[in-house]
Amino acid sequence: NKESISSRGALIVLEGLDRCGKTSQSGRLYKYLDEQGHSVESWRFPDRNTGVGQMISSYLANKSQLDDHAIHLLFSANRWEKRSDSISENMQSLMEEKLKSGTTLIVDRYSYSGVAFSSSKGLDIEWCKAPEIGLLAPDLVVYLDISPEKAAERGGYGDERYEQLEFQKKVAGSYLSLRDSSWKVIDATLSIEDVEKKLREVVLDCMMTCHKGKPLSQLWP
Ligand code: Z5A
Repeated sequence: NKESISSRGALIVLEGLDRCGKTSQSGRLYKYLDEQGHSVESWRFPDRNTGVGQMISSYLANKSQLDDHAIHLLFSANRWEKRSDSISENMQSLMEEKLKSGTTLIVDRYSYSGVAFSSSKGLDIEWCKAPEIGLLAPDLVVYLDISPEKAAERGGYGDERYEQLEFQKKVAGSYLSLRDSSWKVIDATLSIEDVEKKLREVVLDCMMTCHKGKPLSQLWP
């Protein structure tokens, strides 16, 4: 009905290389929107709390080995299990229901990470996109732009798989080929406060559009 469409929340996705500042900015944006009285939640993928998420976490920590295709599909499954499920008792905690009930979701990494990271290993990009078809399309993708070298200077990388400069260079190239004109690119080398300010502007603008009745859509447009 018109009322529920016009009051839906926005699906905001933050993307970028490791260390670009997604976690910091998600936290700040969440706090700001919450204080302004908006219904908002902060999410991240992978969601390591589910059974699938635990398999992903073990893989990222190098505690298990998986075929590149298999781990790609697990990342995708991890998004599907959070999309929507009419038979789930827990459906109010899922993405579509949240958005329809007016909650804005700030999501740290989404399908674009899935495609960028897996295609950087040599998997075919169209094959990588295929399992994401039908997931909810973000209303806004913000790319926090930083060079792999600059990102590596930020506190160094940890021990997780992918946290290596050469690989991050490939991922940066993959993101470039995925970006389209609808993405908002923010210079992630600015101060945390300046990035936060720019992020707020594009997010508030997008929330307004969703509030006015922009329908939910699906990947890939
Ligand atoms: N992956 C995948 O392969 N397929 C998929 O489908 C998905 C993910 C969803 C786990 O991600 C890995 O999974 C990831 C992609 C892959 N691998 N990599 N690389 P994760 O979410 O667990 O890890 P991450 O995304 O790489 O997050 P991170 O390391 O926590 O980085 P971040 O969130 O972008 O940055 P941050 O923690 O906010 O900031 C990093 C540091 O920089 C910190 O000390 C900050 O204080 C500092 N910082 C932040 N902003 C600034 C500015 N503006 N100036 C100066 N310093 C700053």
